[in-house]
Amino acid sequence: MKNNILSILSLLFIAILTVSVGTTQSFADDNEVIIDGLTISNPMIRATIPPHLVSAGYLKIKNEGSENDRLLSISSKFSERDEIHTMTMEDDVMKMRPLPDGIEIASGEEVILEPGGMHFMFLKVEEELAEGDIHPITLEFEQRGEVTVNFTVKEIKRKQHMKDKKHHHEMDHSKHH
Ligand SMILES: [Cu+2]
Repeated sequence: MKNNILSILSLLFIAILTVSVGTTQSFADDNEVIIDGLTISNPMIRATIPPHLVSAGYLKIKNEGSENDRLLSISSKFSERDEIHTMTMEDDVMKMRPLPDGIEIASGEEVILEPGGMHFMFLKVEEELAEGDIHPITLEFEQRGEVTVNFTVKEIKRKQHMKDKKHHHEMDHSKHH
């Protein structure tokens, strides 16, 4: 009889564990978000330097799920327009342009958004983004839907070659100031 109670208790325990593990979204460390095998880590945005009203965002996305996914768009509350950009070298000039189809994150792949590469672009930022602030940004994925991630504001240095070489925007961001 005692054994029966014990086994019932342990079954119950396993059931509780299964339920808690079975939830789709879990928060591991600080701002890391894991959703259905997709890990979003190190989300950060660049502190604004007044009077500049643009900022950029970076993160890592690792897809350990069985299906490919695609990051379609992003949405913040602190800026008027949010875009996903890529950066390429053309004739010794760094050019960035929006990625209208977003970024594919194939199963088994890791995508890194970092200074000098792909990044989020926040245009017409409406408030100062100060180091240490945390801002939620909603990412929209084709398969996983909307995922809100907390981004930490950091003083992020620009890549040296971006300072040296003319930093040309295919779209003129200055007119949004
Ligand atoms: Cu950009």
